[in-house]
Amino acid sequence: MADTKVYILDGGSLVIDGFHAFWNRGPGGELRFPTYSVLIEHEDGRYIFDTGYDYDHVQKVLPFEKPLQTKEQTIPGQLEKLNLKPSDVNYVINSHYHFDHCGGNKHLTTACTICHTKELEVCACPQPFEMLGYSDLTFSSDVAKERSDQLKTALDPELDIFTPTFETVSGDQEIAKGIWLFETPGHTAGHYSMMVELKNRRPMLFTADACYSQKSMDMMCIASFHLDPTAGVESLKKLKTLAEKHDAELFYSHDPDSFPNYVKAPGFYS
Ligand code: 5PN
Ligand code: ZN
Ligand code: ZN
Repeated sequence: MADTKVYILDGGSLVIDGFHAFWNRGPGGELRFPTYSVLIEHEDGRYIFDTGYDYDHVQKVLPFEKPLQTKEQTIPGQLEKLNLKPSDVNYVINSHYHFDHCGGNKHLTTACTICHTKELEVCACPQPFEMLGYSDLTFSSDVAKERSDQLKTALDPELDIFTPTFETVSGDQEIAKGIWLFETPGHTAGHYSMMVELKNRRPMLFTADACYSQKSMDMMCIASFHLDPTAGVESLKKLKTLAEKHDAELFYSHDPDSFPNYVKAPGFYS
């Protein structure tokens, strides 16, 4: 059986204010940060953890985040670099359903979609301050319909694309040999981080938005976009403990300092 391989798929970058990235701490000012997805070639099939943002969505709904994304930095573009098509992906795992983590799901219409049970429940009816985060509903026509029912608005035909087969999970789980999901709530209600065990190196622990950057971990400082900041700080501590326990290397979701050092596709970790 072939060894598991992990590819980091560059998804372009966005801008937020430093006070959003480092809540109540800053410094303020424009901070451009990367977004990326993780492709896992596994004996059970191909998994993608998060799918980045959709350029047109951000231009339409959050243009102040100044998206920079080439065609090569889209999900189809990154897969093409590996001579793969969207239909070659068997599973999509979403850490959570913020627009910068699920914008590429719409390309992966034949994959089974995995997420936390709670995340799928809450994203149809977010808190008012979560609306921008949960603004891209193209990952599920059913969720988009629920949202438009709640708001008593007509469903935008552009959102009626597809509803994948969902497989919802809760608790800390090994979903396939060497692929672990760890609950890290706070940023959202059903947020998952993912650890992948590999043959030739330390495990890779992808924090997703439970920890934007190395600096966030060093300062124990969460991002401002949080449903529950206290739970968020507990999740930061949990990630630190998990990394120590498993001797895992932490890979942060939006770290302008660390990202240049990550091996990007077509390079891989194994
Ligand atoms: C990158 C980014 N920008 C805005 C929001 C938001 O309102 O909730 C989460 C989020 C983001 O990750
Ligand atoms: Zn997020
Ligand atoms: Zn994010």
